[in-house]
Amino acid sequence: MTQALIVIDVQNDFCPGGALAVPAGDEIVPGINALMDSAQAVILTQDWHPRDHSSFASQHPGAAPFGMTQMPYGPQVLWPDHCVQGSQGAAFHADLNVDRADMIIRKGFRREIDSYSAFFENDRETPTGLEGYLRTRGISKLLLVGLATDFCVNFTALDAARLGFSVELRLDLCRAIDLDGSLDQALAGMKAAKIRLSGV
Ligand code: VGL
Ligand code: ZN
Repeated sequence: MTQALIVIDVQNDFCPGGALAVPAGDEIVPGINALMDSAQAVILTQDWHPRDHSSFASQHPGAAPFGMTQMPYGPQVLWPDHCVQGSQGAAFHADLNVDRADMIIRKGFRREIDSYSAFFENDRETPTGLEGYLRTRGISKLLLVGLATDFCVNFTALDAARLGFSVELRLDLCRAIDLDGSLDQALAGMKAAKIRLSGV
């Protein structure tokens, strides 16, 4: 049974000094590179927004970053501008072994909808194509690492479990934003979904 290592959003804007820095986000890079050496398949995800993306607080007059808004598909956190297509902030961390990747999947490229999960956009039904890629390669087991534990990693893990993949998450190779208890909520949800949380 083939297992894929899925590396979520290890990009400059999610590392210290970036526009939406995750505390100690850069600490996980060496450990992820080491896992890649023995992985059977390696997939990277890249948050990839147009500069006027609707998840940016800057697009909502009077709104502040980290507030909430209502989108047609449900509630949405408003973020600082981040991971703008082609920017240095959207680039992978310089030390990440990008050359080892079999595939890079970009998400969040439609202005009107955000995409935390590597499988579906935030309406939970528009597919990114990752499911088809994995299934046609015969991959049924996933090992998840990356940023941020409580947003993109969490949504990816829950969708993967819902789709029937066997999912393990290395918590020591993830870091969280932790907005208003979002980390505890994510961990509880993933446990309830029978996702294996290792590395603690
Ligand atoms: C992410 C917020 C906005 C993530 C991406 O990678 O967890 N979080 N865009
Ligand atoms: Zn984003």
